[in-house]
Amino acid sequence: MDKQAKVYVAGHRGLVGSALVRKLEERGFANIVTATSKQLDLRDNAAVANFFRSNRPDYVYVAAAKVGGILANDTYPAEFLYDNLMIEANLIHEAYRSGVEKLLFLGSTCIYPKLAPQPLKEEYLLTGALEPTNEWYAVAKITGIKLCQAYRRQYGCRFIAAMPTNLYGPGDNFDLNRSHVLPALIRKFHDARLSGAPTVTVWGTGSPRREFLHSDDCADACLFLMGEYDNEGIINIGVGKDIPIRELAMLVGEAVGYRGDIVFDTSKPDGTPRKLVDVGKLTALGWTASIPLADGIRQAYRWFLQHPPGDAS
Ligand code: GFB
Repeated sequence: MDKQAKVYVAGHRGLVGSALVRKLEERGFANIVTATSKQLDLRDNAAVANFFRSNRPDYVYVAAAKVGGILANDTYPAEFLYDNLMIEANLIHEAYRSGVEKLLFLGSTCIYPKLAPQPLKEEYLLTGALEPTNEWYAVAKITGIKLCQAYRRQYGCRFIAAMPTNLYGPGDNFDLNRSHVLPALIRKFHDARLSGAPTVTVWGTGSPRREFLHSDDCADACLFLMGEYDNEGIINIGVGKDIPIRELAMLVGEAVGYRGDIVFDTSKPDGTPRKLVDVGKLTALGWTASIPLADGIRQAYRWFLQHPPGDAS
C-alpha cells in the first residue's frame, strides 16, 4: 500500500477503528479520512454516496458496526440487524461505485455455527444453525461477507472479509449492559476492589471458552491483509488459544488486585460453548498475534484507570 494513498477508516472511534488509525499513523500513512456518526450517518445511502463522491478514498476499512456483548445482542435484535445491514450495504456499494482500489470488511466469529467443530475453519461458514443470542448480528455480518464476495464476482472488486475473534483493548465499551465480557470484568473487579465488596458476579456458568485478541494486534493483521490477501474466501484473525470465562475472571481479578470471591449467575446466558478460530490460513501467510493476554489485560486496565466511565475527556 502506497503511504500517500487515501485511506478511509469507517468506524474510527470504535475499538478496532481507533486501533487502525493509530497503526496507520504509526506506519506513516498521512492521508487518512474519517467521519464521526454525527457528520455521516452510515445507514443513510445518500449521505454515504455523497461522502464517497467528495472524498474518493483508495482503500477502505469497514470497522463501523453496531456492536455489543451477549446481553445487548439479545436485547436489541432489530438494531443489530438493521443498522449493520445498512452500514455495510452502503459502504460496500458506494466503494464499488466510486472505484475503491481495495476494501477490507470486518466480520465476527459469531458467523460460524453454534456447534461447529473446533477450531473454527473458514469453510464452516453456513454449515449449521447459529447461536440464538447473536443470530441477528451474525446474519448481518454474513450478509457483509456475501456482499464482498458478490461484488468481487460480478464487478471484479478487490473486496476481502476478515473474521476477528473476541476483541478487547483501549477505548473499549465498559457499560455493563452493553459491553463484552473482558471490559465488563475489568469494571466489575475494579468497582468491587474500591467498594470492598466480598464477591464479584460473573454471568453464566464460567465454563464457555473464548479467545481474546488485542485490538492493536487485530489492526496489525488488517493492515497485513490489505497488503497481502486478495481472495474471495473469508480469513480468520485470532491468537489460536482460548480460555474458560472462569479463568479469564481470575486473570482480570489478579490484574486489578481484587482479593474477594467470584460467584456465577447462571440465570444469565452462556452463549456459544466455544469459539476458537483456526488461524492456519493467516499464519501460513506470515502473520501471528504478539500481545499476550495477561499483558493486554494489564494494559486495558491502565487505559480504564486513565479514562473512568462517564469521563468525557
Ligand atoms: O463477551 P460476551 O458478551 O459475548 O460474553 P459472546 C462471553 C461470555 O462471557 C458469555 C460471559 O458466556 C457470558 O455469559 N460473561 C460473564 C459475561 N460475565 C459477563 C459480563 O459481565 N458481561 C458479559 N458481556 N459477558 C458476543 C456476541 O458473544 O461476541 C457478538 O454476542 C459478537 O455477536 C461478540 O460476536 C464478539 O462471545 O458470547
